[in-house]
Amino acid sequence: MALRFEILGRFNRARAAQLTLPHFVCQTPLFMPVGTQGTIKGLATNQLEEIGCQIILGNTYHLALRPTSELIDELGGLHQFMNWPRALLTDSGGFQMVSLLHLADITEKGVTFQSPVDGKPMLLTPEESIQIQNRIGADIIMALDDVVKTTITGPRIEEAMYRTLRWIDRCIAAHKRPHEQNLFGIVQGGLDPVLRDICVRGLVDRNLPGYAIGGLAGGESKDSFWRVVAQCTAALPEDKPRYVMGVGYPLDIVVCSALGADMYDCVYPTRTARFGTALVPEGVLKLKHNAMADDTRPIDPTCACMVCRTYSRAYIHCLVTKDAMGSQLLSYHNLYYMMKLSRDLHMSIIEGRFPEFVCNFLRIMFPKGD
Ligand code: PRF
Ligand code: ZN
Repeated sequence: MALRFEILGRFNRARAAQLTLPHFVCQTPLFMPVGTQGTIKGLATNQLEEIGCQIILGNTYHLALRPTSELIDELGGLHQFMNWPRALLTDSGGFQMVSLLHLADITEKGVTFQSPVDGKPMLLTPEESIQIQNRIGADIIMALDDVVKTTITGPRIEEAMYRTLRWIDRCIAAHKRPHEQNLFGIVQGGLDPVLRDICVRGLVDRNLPGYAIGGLAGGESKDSFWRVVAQCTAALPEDKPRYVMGVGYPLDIVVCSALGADMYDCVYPTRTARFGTALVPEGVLKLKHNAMADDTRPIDPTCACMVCRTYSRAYIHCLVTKDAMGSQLLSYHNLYYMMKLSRDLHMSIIEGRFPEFVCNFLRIMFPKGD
């Protein structure tokens, strides 16, 4: 195992922990921004450090196509290639193919898809996904899983869960760097508590360094989503990190942290920035809105980030549809907001004031109580 997970404080099921990875000592709960091609769109790595990002996510699928995992390996691994000294996590690639390429097809061998480069059929097996992730060299690597949308029902959910369990053994056998990289298993099973339970137990039997809860944030109701997270966190080991994949919105992170989850990733803060939206304590602020044209206030007067200390809403409004700088400044602010939220969760749990923090967060976001 190449990590240490020390719980520093608890409040009911919520935990604040220190997660020591080969490249960085992280504080949880934590949010991981998503980079696809070895970059968080529009931000330089020194800015990501300045914002307080502790770990960022790369996608095996994108990196394997370009610049290729062989080249990254040759150039000293992804940390060196992108000049990022802190922690990295790579996702296994299957989910990206299924969600991006509707042409992907899953069989027992692996995920088959048409190459976006030349249209040729290609196959990503659990062994290959791990081999590619070993070359990329992230601190945390993810098992290849069989992901199905939570909104479908029937035997396909069960098939995907059992296949995910069969594939974890192929991933474990293929993993050549267990002392440098941590392989996390992914709990699948849709919205079915029986299937989720079988999957959690199967993965826990493999004694992995950490566990992810997958298959969520795909259009199911909040109620079903929180129910699955609550069930999985209750059944996963106390002394290992728990990662809810593809989540999310600030509210979801607060709720999942209360339910005992530790790690999150989502494209939302950076994607919504590119559409001109800022994350603020009250919810969102649309910088494209005409009312911003002569608003001299910062995006969020309570925010201490470089953007809020430097620029007005009016200036960002003016840039936002015209120049890449507009979405870069918004991405900077939005990631700062997510990092501050992570730190606030961590500190409020340690200082025994988590309920007050959550109440205050909800009061500002939902002032009318709805
Ligand atoms: N599996 C993997 N990556 C993911 C997910 C998953 O279930 C999700 C949740 N829908 C986001 N990213 N491998
Ligand atoms: Zn700001």
